[in-house]
Amino acid sequence: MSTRSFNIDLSLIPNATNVKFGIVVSNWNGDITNNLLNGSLELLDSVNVPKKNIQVMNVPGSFELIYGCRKMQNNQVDVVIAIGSVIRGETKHFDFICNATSNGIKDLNVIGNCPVIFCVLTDNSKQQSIDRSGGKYGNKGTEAAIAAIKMALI
Ligand code: DLZ
Repeated sequence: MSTRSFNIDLSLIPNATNVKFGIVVSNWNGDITNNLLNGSLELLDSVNVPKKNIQVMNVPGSFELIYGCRKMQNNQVDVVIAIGSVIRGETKHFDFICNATSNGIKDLNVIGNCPVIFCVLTDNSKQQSIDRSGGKYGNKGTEAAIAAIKMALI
């Protein structure tokens, strides 16, 4: 799903043409995470970040984002975006994955070489995920790309 119709003033976004981005994408709920990835890529393209400055890595699930982002932090990038989608099921699995992933990514921000942006949707239903990945509440991937630019330039 395209998110190209940003309701964002692109002129307010700092110049990021020299920033190196790493994006780590979880394959679980891949329709959602693919839309989030597209939201990030479209925003970066709209502010003229060259494709050669963007590395994308896939991991099986959100739990694996921690390891993937750790590897990506050591891949000569200035900032990493972690993209995932966790949707509540009938068991406690949701809580374990959300807690581990958010804590793991927090730890990478404390000890790692560069910031990691948390673009992991943690929703109660698939509809909530759709609404936030290019639906009625926008695309959190787009917002994550803007946050990544700001953090890379700190
Ligand atoms: C196992 C699992 C389940 C039940 N749900 C999700 C989910 O909603 N979103 C997600 O990103 N990953 C899920 N996973 C997979 C775990 O993140 C992880 O890949 C496996 O537990 C293997 O370590």
